[in-house]
Formats: sequence, C-alpha cells, structure tokens
Amino acid sequence: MALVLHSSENKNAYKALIAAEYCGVKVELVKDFQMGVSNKTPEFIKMNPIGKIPVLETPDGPIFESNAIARYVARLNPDSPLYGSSLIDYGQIEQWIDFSATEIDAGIAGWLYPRLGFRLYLPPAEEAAIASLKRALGALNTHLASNTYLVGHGVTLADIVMVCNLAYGFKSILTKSFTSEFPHVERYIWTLVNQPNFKKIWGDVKQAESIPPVASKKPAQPKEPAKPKPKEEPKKEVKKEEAKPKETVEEEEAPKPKAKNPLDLLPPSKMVLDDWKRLYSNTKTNFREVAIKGFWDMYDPEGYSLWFCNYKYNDENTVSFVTLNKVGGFLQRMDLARKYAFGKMLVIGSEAPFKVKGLWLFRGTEIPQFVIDECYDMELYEWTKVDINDLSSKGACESDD
Ligand SMILES: N[C@@H](CCC(=O)N[C@@H](CS)C(=O)NCC(=O)O)C(=O)O
Repeated sequence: MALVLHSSENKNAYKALIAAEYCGVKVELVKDFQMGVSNKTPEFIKMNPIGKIPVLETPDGPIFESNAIARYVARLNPDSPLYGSSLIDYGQIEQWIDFSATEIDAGIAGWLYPRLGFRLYLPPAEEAAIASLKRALGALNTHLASNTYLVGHGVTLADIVMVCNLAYGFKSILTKSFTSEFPHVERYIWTLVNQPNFKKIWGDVKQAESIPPVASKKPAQPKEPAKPKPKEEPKKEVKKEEAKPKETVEEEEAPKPKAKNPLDLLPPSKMVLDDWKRLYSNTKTNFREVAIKGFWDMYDPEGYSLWFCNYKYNDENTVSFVTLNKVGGFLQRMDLARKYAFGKMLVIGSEAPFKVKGLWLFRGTEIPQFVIDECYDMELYEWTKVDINDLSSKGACESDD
C-alpha cells in the first residue's frame, strides 16, 4: 500500500518522491490537494500544527518537515544505498543534508523570497544573503571538484535533498551568469537531475534566464512591519513545479518577442554617446579643460538628458565595503543601458554613514522606462533632472566629475 504525501508538487515533496523511487517504496501525492485549503483543515492541522506542507501519512502516525519525511522514506528499505554503508557515510550524509537546508536553501530563500514579495525586501539583507550563498556554493564547489556525489560513489539522500534545493534555486533565480563561478556545482546538478529517478519527478529543469524583479515597486522601509505572507493560490492540475514562487518564475521564463528599444526610434542626435565615452576615457590630464569642455560642446539637450541621483537610504550605509558593493551592483545592473547611458557614481565620506550619489546621462529627455523597469536600484535613488540653463546646476555637474 502506498504512503500518502499531503502536498502540492514542490521541491520539498520531491525529496520524498525521489527517495521513494530509489528505495522502491510507494509514496503518492494526495489527490486534489489544494494549497491554502487542504492544509488549513482541522485534520491537516492535527498532522502538522503549523499547517505547512509536506506531511507524510504513515500507518504509525504523521511526519512533517520534508527532510524528516525523506529520511523516513529512505529507511523504509534497509537495503537502500541512500544512507551509505558505514557510520562515517551516515554522519556525512546528515552533514550535507543540514548544510543544504541551512546554507544553500536558506541562502536561496533569503535572496528570492523578498523579491517575490513573500518577505520584506531590503537591499543590504539581499547583499548579505547573496554573499552567504556564494560562500556556501564556493564550499560545495570545492567539494565537488573531486567528488561526483556528496558522499561515496553513488547517490545518497544527501544528493536528493541538495539537488532538490539547488534545482529550485536554478529554476527561480540562480542564472547562468551567477552559477558559472561554480562549475562543479553546475556539472553536479545537471548530471543528477538527468538521472532517471530525478527526471521522473522533476521533469526538465530549465535554468532561470533572469533574476526576478522586486515584486513591490516601492522599496520597503527599514521600520515597516513585515507583510503577512500572501496566501497560495488553490492548486489545480499542476505538474512538476514548485508551489508558490513558480508562477513568477514561469512568467519570467516565457519567451518574449524582442521589441525594438523605443530609444532607437528617437530623432537622430548630433551627440554620439560613444564619442563622449571615448573622450572621457582618453582624457588623462586637464580633465576640466578637455573632457568637460568637450562634453558641453557635444551635449544635445534635445536628444539627451542629465540626471543627478542621490541614494535615499544613506543612513543604512554604515559599512564601507557593503556600500561599495551596493554601488558596484548598481553599475553592473545598469550595464543593460550601456548603449543609451553614461554614469558616474560616488561614495562620499571617510566615516559612516557614507553618502552615495551620481550623475547620469541618458538618451532621450526622460529616464528611459526600460531602465526604471529592469534595474530595481533606480527606485532607491532620488532622481533630479539637471537644468542646464541653471548655471549653478551646470557647475554642480562639473564639480561632481
Ligand atoms: N521546513 C519545512 C518547510 C515547509 C514549507 O515552508 N512549506 C511551504 C510550501 S513549500 C508551506 O507549506 N507554506 C504554507 C504556509 O507558510 O502557510 C519543510 O522542509 O517541510
């Protein structure tokens, strides 16, 4: 008789389903499970007082927590290889299961969930989540440089838990440009998700092509109380997907027709951005006389506009390297506007809190909409258009440079 798993399809349920495949045990998802409904009934709350999925119903009582469920399933078959063949194998399998939960899964969640609106979004918290995830992936990468599997020479429960957490991350937020720093982790996940017992449960795993944008347009203020977690949509017939965040991710994955950038349709300008960039980089001395003068000679206020930006939350800039990373990240993200923009950012002050400000030149007389839409940092700055007829602001541009 099959054991019943109360859950929608998601990475946590998949851990038990994959373990069951390896052990030759029958575990079936409950029919017509509706997230937000089925897990709120008194019967469900009796099985898991916190009302979260998955829950495994066994003849001897229910089990919640996905790793505990996967461990139970793995032990149902005493001959299963999922727990290795020695005490040290067992210890290391448990070690990687815990590492996967506390370092990998927590790091992915810390980066992804605020962006999906499930947690408060704060840029410094995001920086910290990414840094800690990179540290964990770096360690994993080093281990996998000389090991095909986490423990021993075959798949164990540690691989099942790790790959489920990683696969969810790869689908949702860990883009190729992020993961290429960890080539052994890449080799590991793609090898394992293509093994039949994984593939049967996960189907095809496609790596996210972009990082999901921050759900709320307005950045959360530090003192704002945490928003209640949005309720999950009742589940219909959904196959092989993570429960909540997948909708956002799938929308991101849908191929979009490549539209021409509206800025390419603007009337031609006498100012050639690349000429300015070349002049800027080639001017090594007499900057003011050569580059600044050259800029004002070529500037076309009908085809371009200049903008000051001031970081809105300077009082949070208490650690210099975090502030520099934040600005570095912003510049990296603004690379998407390279063809239509030029910017200079400054981190000011020798003591915390550091001030962050900048000056940007954009094609067109307004800040391009695609930049506002695609670079979430834009809303973290106060933007003021430079009035070039106002000599004081013109002077300010020069002194900033
Ligand atoms: N640590 C738990 C996490 C379970 C969990 O967060 N489940 C989510 C869906 S993947 C849930 O049930 N959320 C509903 C809620 O928060 O009320 C496990 O591994 O089973």
